Amino acid sequence: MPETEPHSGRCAIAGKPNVGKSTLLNRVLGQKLAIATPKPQTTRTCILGVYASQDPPRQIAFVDTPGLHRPHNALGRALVEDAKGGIMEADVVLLVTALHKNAGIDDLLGSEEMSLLDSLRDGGRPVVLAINKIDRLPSREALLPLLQQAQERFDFAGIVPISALGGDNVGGLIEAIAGELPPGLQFDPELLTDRPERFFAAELVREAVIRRTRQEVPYAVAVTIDEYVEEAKLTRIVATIVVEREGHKGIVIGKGGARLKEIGTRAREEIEALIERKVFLKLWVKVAEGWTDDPRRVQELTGREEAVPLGTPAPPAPEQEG
Ligand SMILES: Nc1nc2c(ncn2[C@@H]2O[C@H](COP(=O)(O)OP(=O)(O)OP(=O)(O)O)[C@@H](O)[C@H]2O)c(=O)[nH]1
Ligand SMILES: [Mg+2]
Repeated sequence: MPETEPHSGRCAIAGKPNVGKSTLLNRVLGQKLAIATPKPQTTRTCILGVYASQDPPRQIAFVDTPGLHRPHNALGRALVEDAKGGIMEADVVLLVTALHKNAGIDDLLGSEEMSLLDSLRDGGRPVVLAINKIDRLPSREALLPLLQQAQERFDFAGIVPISALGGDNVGGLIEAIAGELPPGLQFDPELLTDRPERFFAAELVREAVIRRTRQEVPYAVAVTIDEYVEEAKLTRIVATIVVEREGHKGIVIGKGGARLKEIGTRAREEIEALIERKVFLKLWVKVAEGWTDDPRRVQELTGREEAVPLGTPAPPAPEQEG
């Protein structure tokens, strides 16, 4: 018989950097909320996205978390701490791990994953394992022994092979998570996320920078919003790209300002798609020497203060006449 009783709860999407957690969040929501790039440590703070279905009635408050890794600076420590906070508050933990060709069980459940699992072993909270990027496998047969070995390492509530990028089996994953949620509906049906639009605008600028720069620049870039004004015909946004060194500033700006222009165009298009309004975007570039090693600046520059408590809808963007 199909399940018709309402269920809802929080599900933390946890795992190493670059395994596809943010891609999965976007896939589940059917819209791009979290930025996702080929570079690890893209996500810097927990981001809530509520999945809701009517039949059966369900609400799953997914919390995309920064990737778990061994940190080497204040920024890395803040990311891991933030991720752990998001995981601790969840009803269900979704551990995402990624496959590459010829992956063995130690690639799938390595030291980062096992240390998270060990911390969850006695807590009584269900853990679902998503094995992502199955589109990279030449044949699905190779998966069978891995599934069995994974279950021997931890008593998972479910193990679901998926492709977050292609969408394969994401429905099956939602079923596995929903089966572990407490009964009742608890969230405002209008709630999609815990962040205001301006947070996502800053993230989309950061994504554009990450995608157009290399080496250490993507890891040491932050974006602040200086102005966010909804005018009659467009939203006017002024943002600052913060880099860590003078040399990075030149890289972001590019020859004759060419790279900054490309970044601006791409970010503007992405923000327009998200907020469904025309956008005027002005970008500045500023150096904050060594900010990734300064805990106070890390707090300021990673958008942590922007979150509102779960249960309260995100406030609308400030309305000002311009
Ligand atoms: N082939 C393939 N690539 C994927 C899949 N899911 C995600 N990716 C790619 O993996 C890369 C990392 O994706 P993200 O979603 O940013 O990974 P993340 O786990 O959120 O990473 P952090 O935020 O750094 O922790 C991106 O280039 C994605 O396009 C998948 O199912 N198949
Ligand atoms: Mg991410």
